[in-house]
Amino acid sequence: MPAPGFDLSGRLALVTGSSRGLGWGFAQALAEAGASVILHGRDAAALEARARSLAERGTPAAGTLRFDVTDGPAVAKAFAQLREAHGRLDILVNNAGTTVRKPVLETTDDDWQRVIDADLTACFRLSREALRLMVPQRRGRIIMISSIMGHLARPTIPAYIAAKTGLHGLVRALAVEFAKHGITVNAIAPGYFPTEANQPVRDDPTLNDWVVSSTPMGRWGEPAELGGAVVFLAGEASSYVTGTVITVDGGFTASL
Ligand code: GCO
Ligand code: CA
Repeated sequence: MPAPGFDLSGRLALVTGSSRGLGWGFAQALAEAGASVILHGRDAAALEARARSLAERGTPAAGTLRFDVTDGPAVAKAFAQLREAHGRLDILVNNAGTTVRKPVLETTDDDWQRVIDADLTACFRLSREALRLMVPQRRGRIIMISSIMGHLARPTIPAYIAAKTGLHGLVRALAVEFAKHGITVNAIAPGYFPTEANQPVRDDPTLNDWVVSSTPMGRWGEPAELGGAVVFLAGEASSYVTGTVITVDGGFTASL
């Protein structure tokens, strides 16, 4: 039984990019706290497998949605479907994202745009759709999955850094405009976690050593170590928290 304030029973959540990686971890944490979770991704087989896994644990998914977050009409259609099926949404976790790792001088306009579209513009678009459902409810939680690269930088990920830094601005912009509607908007900034997207970082000995030696805890994070932050931001426990970023990074940003 989750502690009061952390009990999400009766709440409906949508987690983008939840068929794998950190998104799957967020979906499991919310489901364990009692939320009904709509899984989202682009791979039908992966979504089905995740939905089965939630059902086997006694926390069945509220549904699955397949769409490309960078495709405006597809997002509008998916939200129309969601409205039709559920008529509401309590929690949106904007987790889906991408990256391109190239030096600045090799980064094309296309590379830049692809990352900005997925990591920043899509978060605005999905939040706007969610807010249309949340405002009449007079309640809602929007949680952006940012990165410590929204606070810091390392070479070769310029668009990612710009998008995540922009996302922190978007959190503040939405927080101040929707506070009066009972809606909070916050971000979680993870440090280094061993996802598929981060496999190239793990496989590069120099980069992997840099991650471990830059993290005071001396190790990569475990995806489950992000669960507490998402449940906190999704629940009543965080009722007076809006427009801010919770960093979960083993001390990375605190360290020189
Ligand atoms: C990289 C990584 C990072 C991490 C993470 C760190 O290339 O350095 O992809 O961007 O994914 O977001 O916070
Ligand atoms: Ca439930």
